[in-house]
Amino acid sequence: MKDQLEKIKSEALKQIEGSDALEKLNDIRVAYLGKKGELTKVLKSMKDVAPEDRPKVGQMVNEAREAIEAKLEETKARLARKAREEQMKAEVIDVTLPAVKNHVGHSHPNTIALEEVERIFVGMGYEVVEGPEVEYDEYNFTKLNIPANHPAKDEQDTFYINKDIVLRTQTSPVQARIMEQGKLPIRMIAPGRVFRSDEVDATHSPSFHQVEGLVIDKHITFADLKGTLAQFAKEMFGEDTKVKFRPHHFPFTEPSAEVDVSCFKCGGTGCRFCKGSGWIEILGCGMVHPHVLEMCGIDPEEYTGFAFGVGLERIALLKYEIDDMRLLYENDIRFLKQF
Ligand code: 2NM
Repeated sequence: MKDQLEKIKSEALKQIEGSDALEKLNDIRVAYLGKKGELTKVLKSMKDVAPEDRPKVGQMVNEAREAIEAKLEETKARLARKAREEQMKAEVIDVTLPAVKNHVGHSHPNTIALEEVERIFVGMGYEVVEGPEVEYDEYNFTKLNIPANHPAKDEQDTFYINKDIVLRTQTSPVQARIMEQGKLPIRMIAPGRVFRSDEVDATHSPSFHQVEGLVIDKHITFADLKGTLAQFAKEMFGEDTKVKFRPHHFPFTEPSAEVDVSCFKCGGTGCRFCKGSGWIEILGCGMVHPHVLEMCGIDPEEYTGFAFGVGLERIALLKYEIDDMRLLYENDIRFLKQF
């Protein structure tokens, strides 16, 4: 019995010693100490041992069990330590390597220009209002004094969704909607995307952005319009910028004008930038047509107003001296990060 126990013990210890994985240790534990394990078998055969020898044999079995358990624990700790060391080695981080560059995005020139325009007009007490890009013909044309057979409807080559619905060709329908709500006075700008069926070239795109302004109150005159746009030009292009109003025609305003600013490159003497003229055209404007006010539910005998429209891309191209509009739509980060 004693020899048998010694044999079991030394065999178990040898197996534990030689095992190289934590899972194997558990198999060994089961094989020796489990319900059907070697040592358990010996305990079960105690009934064959003479009663006076039983305490002695029992003690020997316990000693063998304790030795095996101690060895299992020790080996388990050693293998766990080894596994951890290997993991640490595999996951080693070289802190001297250069860091991975964090690519931070960049505002688009259109966005920079829009935020500048918004800052200027919000500073003069205007509200910024947005509206739908898909509009009723009614709001895009009719309420703006562009009836069914008006040539402007062809001029502004429109994308039609169906006979009543268009992709807006201007942001003025947003203003028609605000006028209709009847809350007066109005001081607003409507920035946003507009659509015209144009071929792509250096100065045209079928989708571009506009900011249109509208002021309606009692006693608003053309002098208010001039003062407002003169102030806008100074803040946008520099304190010395002058404005020039040239008579023009828009169906929704009467009188109407186009506005030039003195060239902010040469100061008005003439250069390549302003094509020698000293002036650069930037926007269209006028006094809101009484018929537009009427169609939007405002009494033209009581209220007057002015409106203007500026192309955002045009401002961005001028201000940042970009010579091709297509660059604004390619989203090449090498281009964008210059501004
Ligand atoms: C322009 C030029 C002139 C304009 C007119 C209106 C409205 F809604 F009041 F009728 N909004 N914007 C307007 C006037 C737009 O863009 C070149």
